[in-house]
Amino acid sequence: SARRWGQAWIEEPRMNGDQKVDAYAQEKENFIQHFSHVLKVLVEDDLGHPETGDAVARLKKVLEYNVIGGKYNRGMTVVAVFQALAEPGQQDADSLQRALTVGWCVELLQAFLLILDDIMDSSLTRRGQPCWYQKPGIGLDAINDAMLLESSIYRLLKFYCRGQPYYLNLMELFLESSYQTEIGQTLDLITAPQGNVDLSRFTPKRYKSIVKYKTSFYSFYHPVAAAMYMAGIDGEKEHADAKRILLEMGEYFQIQDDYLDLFGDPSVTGKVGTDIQDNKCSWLVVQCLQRASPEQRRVLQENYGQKEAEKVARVKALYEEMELPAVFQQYEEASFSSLRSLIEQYSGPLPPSVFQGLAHRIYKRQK
Ligand code: GPP
Ligand code: MG
Ligand code: MG
Ligand code: MG
Repeated sequence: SARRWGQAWIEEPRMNGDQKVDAYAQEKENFIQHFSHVLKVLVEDDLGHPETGDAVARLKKVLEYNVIGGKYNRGMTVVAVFQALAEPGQQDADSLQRALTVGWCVELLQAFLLILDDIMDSSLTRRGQPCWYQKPGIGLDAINDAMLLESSIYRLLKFYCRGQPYYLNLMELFLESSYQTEIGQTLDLITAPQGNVDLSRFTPKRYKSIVKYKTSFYSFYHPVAAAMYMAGIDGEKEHADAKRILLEMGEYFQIQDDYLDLFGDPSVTGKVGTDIQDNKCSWLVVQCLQRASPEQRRVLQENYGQKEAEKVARVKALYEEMELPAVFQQYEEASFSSLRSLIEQYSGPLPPSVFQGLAHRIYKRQK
């Protein structure tokens, strides 16, 4: 039978090298192609109100700068999982357009969150270019730009999906994921107060809570859940089981993010790390504290959470001396195999390849 669009995304690990690259690149190309439709709907739908034209032109710039240039993992997950789950009769051209659009809605959610996260984290770069708020003439007006992206999600959902049986489920999912992420960001921020280093706050338990809410819901459960709703899978048990796997995957993903914040290559990750300066409850600081001697703890106490480059370098040297990069590599392998058994246990009516494909996509990632 003909290859289904989205298949390479999920089946990639089983394919040989050349097939892998081609099929995957093709699917990404299709996904990116659809962005022009999204732009058109968001920008041209307002032509009936010429007095807002200047504002809509600004929105177009915000979309082009902030929504393009990432990995599109979250958005493409929606499409690939929809293709894997929907019956052949549900895979007509219009349904595919809707899956692509909902994928872009997830990318809009991500762009909206990142603009604001970069302000809160005082970051300088994102996706290999200056953070939006760092651009001359933008500054804190970026807050309103982020809000425009958030509202655009619901305008798109309405335009493409109103009238679909899953419309309310999708809207509630986007609203709930936003709330969970904001709760997670709250935990992240209050655990990292500026100029107040209290190492006793950085516990594994606190770490898990921050990550579950700030990252795992919106990055992993959300795209898969959206595809499940679109394919007509709305049972509580099915969603709870998928969530069980996907929240675990999200924790693994954020641990990688924390590792890459310090040990990644900025020319590959596209961002320069700020976790040490920002006094963040990062996986690295939690691991460090679990192993530190009283003297090593003192070094951390004196150097963490401050902007001076020498102090940041001292913390990095401490982590290296304690061999945290090796601890991370061991964690990465152990966590991948525990994910595998979780998938076997909880994939339920969904093909395990859906989850395995996602796990393979992030295993040993460099960005
Ligand atoms: C990742 O944290 C979490 C988010 C991007 C969610 C932000 C939530 C808001 C409500 C704004 P991070 O700061 O480690 O991400 P990065 O390393 O990409 O800056
Ligand atoms: Mg950040
Ligand atoms: Mg942050
Ligand atoms: Mg980070």
